[in-house]
Amino acid sequence: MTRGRFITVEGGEGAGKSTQAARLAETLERRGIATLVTREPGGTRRAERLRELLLDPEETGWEPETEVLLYFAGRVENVAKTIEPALAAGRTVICDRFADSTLAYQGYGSLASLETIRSIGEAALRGFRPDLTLILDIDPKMGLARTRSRSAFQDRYERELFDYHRRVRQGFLAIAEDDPDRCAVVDAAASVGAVAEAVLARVEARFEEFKAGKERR
Ligand code: Z5A
Repeated sequence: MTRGRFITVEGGEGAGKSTQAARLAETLERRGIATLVTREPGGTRRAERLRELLLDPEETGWEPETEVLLYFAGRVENVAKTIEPALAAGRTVICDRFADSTLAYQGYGSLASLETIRSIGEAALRGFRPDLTLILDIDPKMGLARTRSRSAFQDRYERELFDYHRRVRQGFLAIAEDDPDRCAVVDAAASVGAVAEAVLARVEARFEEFKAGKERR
């Protein structure tokens, strides 16, 4: 059985990650590629409980390292219980946010040490990494306007100031620049259909590379 591919979708609030993850999964399924969509924080029963805690607007004032550890705690559960078994069974897994979000939000946004986050990530994931990361790039003003028009509820991160969200955006772009083989930046300000086309083009290109034997892990 051929191992499945692991694709992560990253970006700021309202970039359209969930919309694009679902559209991509539908397209791949139509092509006969068994696909699983998961999300972070979350993806398993316990990790979903951690999600409730982490996004609770009343739970402010975390030590930055505590927050980082909680995200990775949920991630280790999601990888072990949901992602790895699906990949081993030959399914392509699409994860709505993954480790790059911790670097972008807790590192670039909340100013926790990038070095500490990277070393916690290495210890927790032991080299496990996405085959492809789609970074949906959007001006935070536009992204937050999208999420605010959807619902009046704001989680802990949506309540942060624009400066915070600008740093997060720059963080994602810096991550993409540091790892261009893995990451593809997609302009998320376009229509849902146009973003879906750009996403699919990136996925097809990556799948072609795999077919040609250019494994990178
Ligand atoms: N977080 C963290 O700090 N550290 C970590 O390690 C991780 C996460 C993993 C929850 O994530 C929070 O967790 C997140 C960072 C933190 N911050 N917040 N808030 P989340 O993924 O659940 O939350 P989110 O990013 O805010 O998700 P979202 O609001 O659902 O955004 P989205 O998934 O990118 O977008 P969407 O749901 O697909 O679309 C949002 C709306 O825009 C919706 O009404 C769509 O119909 C509309 N939309 C989507 N695409 C378009 C286009 N192209 N044009 C127009 N309208 C569109």
